[in-house]
Amino acid sequence: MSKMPSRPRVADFQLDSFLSTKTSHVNQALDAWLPSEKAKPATLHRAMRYSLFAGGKRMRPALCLAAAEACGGGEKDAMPLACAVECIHTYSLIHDDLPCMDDDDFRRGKPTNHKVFGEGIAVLAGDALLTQAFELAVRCRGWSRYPHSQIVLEIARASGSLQLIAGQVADLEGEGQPLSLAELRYIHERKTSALLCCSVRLGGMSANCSPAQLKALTGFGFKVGLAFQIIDDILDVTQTSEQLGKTAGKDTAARKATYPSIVGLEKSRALAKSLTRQAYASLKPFGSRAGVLLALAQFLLERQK
Ligand code: GRG
Repeated sequence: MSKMPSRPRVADFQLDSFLSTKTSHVNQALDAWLPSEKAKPATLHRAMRYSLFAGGKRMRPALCLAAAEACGGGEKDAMPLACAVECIHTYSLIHDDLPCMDDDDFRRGKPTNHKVFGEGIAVLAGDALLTQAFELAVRCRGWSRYPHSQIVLEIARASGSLQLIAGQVADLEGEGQPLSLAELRYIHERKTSALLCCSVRLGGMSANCSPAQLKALTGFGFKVGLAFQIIDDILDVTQTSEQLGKTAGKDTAARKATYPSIVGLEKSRALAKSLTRQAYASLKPFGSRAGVLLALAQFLLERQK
């Protein structure tokens, strides 16, 4: 196996400051754009905000904003889309944690939504966040290559029955089954990669990027998304619940096929590295403008939670 290419040129402290600045701006925008906790029905809005502000890593918004900058765009134009993908991600986590799905009590270091608000409100908070995402998305100004209809289609497709939900269905139906690597890849591509890829693409669209740039970003987002889920599978068996902020060892307990269970830990790590290398290669057309995206891909590969 060849060595990883040298570390991307953006220094760690710069990535740290990029992430903390963007997280804070995303949090401010979400706070301003979501109904307040006091808006009726207050329980629902409290539940939506409980999960949205529970301390997620904000990786999808960061990828969206970094892609916008790589294409010469700005934070202001990309922000409604960055917030939209975080709402969809949070909805998917709330629903995934329900007893009828993955049945988890612990997420983002806190009791899961249904543990605090009950199952009915948790389902509705997820529904409302999904709907909220489309309301946020139409706040964007629309671009000549990517009018509102294109943006809405992008989000609907990534979160719909052929992608995010298809992945979740295959995941549910695959529990306890001996899956092949190709079947597992089908799940990971849809359950995780589709929304990460969509986040990066939306960032590019908010900068009215060229078709060639969009193609490069798609390759990058897709590979990073797959690597992200393989790392997630690895962390599930190597980290503690305290480190992850969610229940560790869930995949093994639920007899779920994962990359480590099929190919082992070492090969899983090698595959994640190889996908990250392929993601770097996709960004070649961006030259030095790809710095932050490259650093984010490396950060996602090396993350411990
Ligand atoms: C429609 C009832 C119904 C349910 C749909 C679509 C769905 C439920 C669930 C999506 C599947 C899912 C949870 C995929 C996992 C993706 C993943 C690795 C999530 C963790 O992402 P992080 O680490 O989380 O970015 P934080 O908490 O940091 O944001």
